[in-house]
Amino acid sequence: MLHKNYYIEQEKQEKLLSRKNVKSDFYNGIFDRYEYPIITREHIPLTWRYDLNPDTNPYFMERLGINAVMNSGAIKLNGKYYLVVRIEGNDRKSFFGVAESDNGIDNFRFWDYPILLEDTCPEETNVYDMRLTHHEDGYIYGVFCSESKDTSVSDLSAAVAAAGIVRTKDLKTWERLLNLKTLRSPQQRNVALHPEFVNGKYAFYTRPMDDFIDTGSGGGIGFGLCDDITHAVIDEEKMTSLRKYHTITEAKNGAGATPIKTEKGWIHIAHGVRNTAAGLRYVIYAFATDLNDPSRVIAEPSGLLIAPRGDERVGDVSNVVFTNGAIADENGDVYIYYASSDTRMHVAVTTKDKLMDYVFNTPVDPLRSVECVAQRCDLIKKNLEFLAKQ
Ligand code: BGC
Ligand code: BMA
Repeated sequence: MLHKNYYIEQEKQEKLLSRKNVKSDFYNGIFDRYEYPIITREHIPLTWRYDLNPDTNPYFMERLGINAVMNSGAIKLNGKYYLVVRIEGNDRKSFFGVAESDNGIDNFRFWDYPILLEDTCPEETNVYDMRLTHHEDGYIYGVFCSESKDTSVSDLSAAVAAAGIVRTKDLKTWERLLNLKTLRSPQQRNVALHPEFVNGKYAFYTRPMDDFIDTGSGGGIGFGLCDDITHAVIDEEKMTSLRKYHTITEAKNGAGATPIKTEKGWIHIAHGVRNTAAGLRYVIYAFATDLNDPSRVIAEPSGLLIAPRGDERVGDVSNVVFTNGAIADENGDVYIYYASSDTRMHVAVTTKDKLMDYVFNTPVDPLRSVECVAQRCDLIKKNLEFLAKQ
């Protein structure tokens, strides 16, 4: 016999899981937002949280609660939309679980079990933010942050971030490879694998940093090549999209989703961070790199693409939107999966054509107020002249 509250919770959850998502009235012509988050902690199966046996759980209590779901890798396989979700337990440890949907915007359901990674790094404490890349070598790679305690200093919070690498063909069996080594950067977070070979080598977007939080001398999003993905070592990291003073990337930036190939270039959907009196503010921005040299930035529209708005602004780490997954569909639609405030997952829907128009035709940031006003006055003048002729 199951506890009566099981039936109540089960019914509540079924309602949530089968709810249809609807476009919100947010408009900017670039992407659509949806009314409901696509995955929340309430989407996590009851079997992951409760002991269903009333003999051992007479109060039907959550035994292993889930605190949040966020930063998810994304991929389309055999006609279905999959997210490898970062799930954070009440114990603060993160892990990964596969959620599946038929249309990419609602009815995401988790598979029976989360992903149990091979335990190959005894010092690893936490794992998070997996980027999925369907590589031309035939594998699907997952590159994620592997965090360990920094035992070289006495600070209890000191940590070391590295890029962990796994690969799979079906999202079910995962082979863990050695962590990426970057010879010139002591730590790495926000690493993503490029989907194609570049000069016959595996190409990674990196994010060099001096320590766990500070990027320090790291100038932005890096790019490096390696010969052997099973012993991935990168020597030189070239800079792609740079951090700049008084922009949305001033404090840090990092790769987001695996870049999307278009006829005009690779489109990158990344994150930028600035510091404020209320803490770090994370927004999503976009840029394009050259088709033949994906490290060379060829377009960088001014400012942010997605900022935390409304309810998105509040959560465990407020004032944050973060992306590490997008799906470019065969019909040209693009689903950008983003988390708000390290708490829940959303989708922003656009198309490849709109993204190209946005990236290549949005003016660049002139970097100074006076020039930004001049840029805006120029737009207004053209508009007023155009309106007068209508
Ligand atoms: C957290 C991440 C965060 C990172 C840097 C980690 O311990 O799990 O969510 O991005 O620290 O603040
Ligand atoms: C980071 C990321 C994310 C997180 C963000 C805000 O450094 O790697 O895991 O969403 O901080 O807390």
